[in-house]
Amino acid sequence: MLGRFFKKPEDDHGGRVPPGQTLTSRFPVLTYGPVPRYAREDVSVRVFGLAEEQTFSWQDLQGMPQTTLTYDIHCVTHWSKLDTTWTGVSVPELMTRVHLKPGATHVMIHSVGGYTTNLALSDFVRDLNLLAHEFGNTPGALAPLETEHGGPMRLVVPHLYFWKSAKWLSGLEFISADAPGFWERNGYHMRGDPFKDERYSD
Ligand SMILES: Nc1nc2c(c(=O)[nH]1)N[C@H]1C(S)=C(S)[C@@H](COP(=O)(O)O)O[C@H]1N2
Ligand SMILES: [Mo]
Repeated sequence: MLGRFFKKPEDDHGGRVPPGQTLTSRFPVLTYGPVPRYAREDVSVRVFGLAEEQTFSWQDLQGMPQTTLTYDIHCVTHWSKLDTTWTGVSVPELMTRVHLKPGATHVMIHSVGGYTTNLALSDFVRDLNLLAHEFGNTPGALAPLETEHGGPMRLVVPHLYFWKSAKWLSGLEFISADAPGFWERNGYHMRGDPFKDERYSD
């Protein structure tokens, strides 16, 4: 009797599916505005604000150690996808080449086309976060990241809702206080932890 009021353990795959999420094996595309199309040679990730100004090209990023990781992603529109595989440069690896200035506490992530999203440095500099350029639905099947999904290069921040994973990465602006990015100005939560159901700001 009581059993049907409780989730069966397999429903959340051992705690991997956050509250209010449904699994999908598809890979939905969620983009606000037009999809920018540009070549790898045009990739340019500008570091600015409270950091020594510099720009990373596609070649620069390809020359850094590459990491392949498999993990789950969670969109605020209630889909989650288990075991997605990504290859790219880990954020800690990139940050060994970035020289922060005193007072930097947060980073505003910028995309080609003007999309932005904010992260605390403690959420940005994490081993699982990647500047990703390859994606695989299964670990063996990596392919260049499709344009619709942020190719040639996107950020992936798997521990927060997927709107923090900016596609078509173009800039890292280090700042001294938290500030809202695009969706955060439009009602989304400043941090967005799926396991805390942090979808909207109060
Ligand atoms: N530049 C940019 N990045 C973005 C978005 C966007 O509209 N523009 N949408 C965000 C949202 S809300 C989600 S859920 C994911 C979707 O990524 P996908 O289209 O690869 O599934 O990208 C995020 N990154
Ligand atoms: Mo989203």
